[in-house]
Amino acid sequence: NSSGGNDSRGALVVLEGLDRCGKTTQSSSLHKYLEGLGHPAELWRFPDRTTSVGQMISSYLSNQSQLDDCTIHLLFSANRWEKRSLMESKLKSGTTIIVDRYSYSGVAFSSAKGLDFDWCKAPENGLLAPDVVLYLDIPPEKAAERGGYGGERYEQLEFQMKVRQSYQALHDASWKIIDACQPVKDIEKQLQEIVFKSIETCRKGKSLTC
Ligand code: DGP
Ligand code: NA
Ligand code: NA
Repeated sequence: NSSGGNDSRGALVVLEGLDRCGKTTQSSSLHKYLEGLGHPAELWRFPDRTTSVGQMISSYLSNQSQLDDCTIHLLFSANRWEKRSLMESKLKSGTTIIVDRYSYSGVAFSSAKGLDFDWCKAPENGLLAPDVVLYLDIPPEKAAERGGYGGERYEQLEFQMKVRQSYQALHDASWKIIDACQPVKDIEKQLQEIVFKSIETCRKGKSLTC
């Protein structure tokens, strides 16, 4: 039964990486893959620009508004918190959620600006812990070559180099580091295998943690 029994939950799968690493493309092909298997799955992304907090973030990213670094940091975090209970209920009902960016982006991008690492982490405490983090690793120079950046606030080579260093200080046992310079199809296959296993582990009773 692919929809999962009464107690089997979905997996929380997070994709992380620098801007232009291919995360968004890979998130959506992963979603299609799970749908093809008949496994209930949703594709989410943070920031979620559809909420009112998300609109403030979007306006900041497109340089239409200015906010100090601490304030925007907390808004990004609040944007994850406002989706927490929905996330929990979906996972518990058996739906796997693929998330394009999560708390790691929060810490990596803000600490790259010079904010204290532990201060950046604090508001993320209590959000649901991912079952697996797929980090699409790309040298910032390579990312910058890919069709150019979109012009948002953080899409600059120097800054992305700092973000990559912050990411390197963040990885833990839930991370799988994938070489994002491989052909798209090869990356797809690797992600599918990892996620398939993660879903199995959750289905067998791995508990949801914070
Ligand atoms: P995206 O929609 O994935 O292109 O993300 C928008 C930009 O915002 C991208 O440069 C990454 C950055 N970002 C995502 N989440 C956070 C966060 O929680 N905090 C900060 N400071 N930046 C973030
Ligand atoms: Na972006
Ligand atoms: Na994001």
